[in-house]
Amino acid sequence: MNGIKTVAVIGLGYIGLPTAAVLASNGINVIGVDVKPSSVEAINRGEVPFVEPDLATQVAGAVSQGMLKATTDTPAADAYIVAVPTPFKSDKTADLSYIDAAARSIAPQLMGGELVILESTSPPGATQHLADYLVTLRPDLSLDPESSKGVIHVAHCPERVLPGRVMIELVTNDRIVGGLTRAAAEMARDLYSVFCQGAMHITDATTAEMAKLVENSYRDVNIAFANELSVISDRLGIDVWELIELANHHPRVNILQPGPGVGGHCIAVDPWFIVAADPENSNLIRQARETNDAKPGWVIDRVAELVGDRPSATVAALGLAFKSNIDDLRESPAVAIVRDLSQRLEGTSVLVAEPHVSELPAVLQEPGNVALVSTEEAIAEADVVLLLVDHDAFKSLNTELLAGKQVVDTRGIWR
Ligand code: SAJ
Repeated sequence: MNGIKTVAVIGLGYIGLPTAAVLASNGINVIGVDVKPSSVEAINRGEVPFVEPDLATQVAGAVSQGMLKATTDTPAADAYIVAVPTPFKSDKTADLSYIDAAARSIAPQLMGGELVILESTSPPGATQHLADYLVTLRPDLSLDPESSKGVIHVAHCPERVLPGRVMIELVTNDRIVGGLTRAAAEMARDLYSVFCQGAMHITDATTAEMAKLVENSYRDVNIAFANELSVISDRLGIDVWELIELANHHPRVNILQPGPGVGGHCIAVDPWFIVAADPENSNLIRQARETNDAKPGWVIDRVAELVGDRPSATVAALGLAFKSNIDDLRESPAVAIVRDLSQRLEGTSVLVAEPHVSELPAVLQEPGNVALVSTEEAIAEADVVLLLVDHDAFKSLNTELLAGKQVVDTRGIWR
């Protein structure tokens, strides 16, 4: 395995920390790097700063065996894995500032011969950008394998794991490895082979960048189709979930599920990177984003219609997470719906039930008419029950509790 013994993982978030832990559990000496001292300290105590099944056990094991350490300073290493955020800016183009900061921390440590892997979901060209920046910072080094200078090998290997199943999918998913050179791709493939049991697919860096974006856009377009069908079905007075279930009996049809909108930090973001790369030719991808982004407003209109003539009504909002059975509220359409609803219906009281959190996010603490209560209390007090997340806890609810309530079920779990 090309002599890589020490790996520095830059960014110990939802992807970097699991990757660091799984590499360390498979005999690689891993130094995790993060700008947040509290995360670094927690990891060095063998603790994890966020919830992901089985992650805590692997981190604790790797730290206690001395294979995983965390620090705020990037060390010298045989390979670097960059797993930092790539959010979008207000104009919906990618913000590469975290990648640039990672490059600035890596550059002084390079001696020549190292492998640098970009794992962060990135717009086309970002891997080349990172590589070019590294050699700008270190003109004594080269990206050309034939160069007489010390060579830096740069590859893109996008993560594709599903939150909630990260520790399983890291091992079992296939991986796409895109090298700026064939040598870089092969070095990256060999490193991931240490823990990855899926197939390794070698390509160039830009194709690898696009492949990741395309996977998430494919899902976004499919969900947009489902969301559009949900609006049409409402107008036609038919049950969209029955409709989709029936259509999906066709052997070549597989429509995803409608909901209150698309959340999280991946599917609602990544398609914009494709749009930014070629705005003229990405009409379908842009429209899917707009269709999904419009769904929360449609849900709010439905609730407002029901509340309409009773300005002091109580609305129970069930769920805040961006999807089922997790505690992650980032970019959650449920949070946006509760916020906008509480502002639009000022006299209304909104009782939120979210079994996965213990306090309301700051954005919902500001309006005075939102409170976090138990599911039973929210429903008992409510005139209108708005189901936003298909948590198991809500699926198993005794639906007799809903008798006499007006119900907006955005996930179709109580049909
Ligand atoms: N959603 C629907 N209807 C559906 C499926 C999902 O409305 O039928 C909504 C969810 O409620 C949620 C959003 O879409 O708000 C996104 O959820 P998700 O489960 O589809 O995806 P993520 O964001 O948790 O993870 C995705 C995954 N990508 C694909 O499945 C193609 C994951 O494999 C990626 O690694 C991850 O993005 C990422 O990091 O990019």
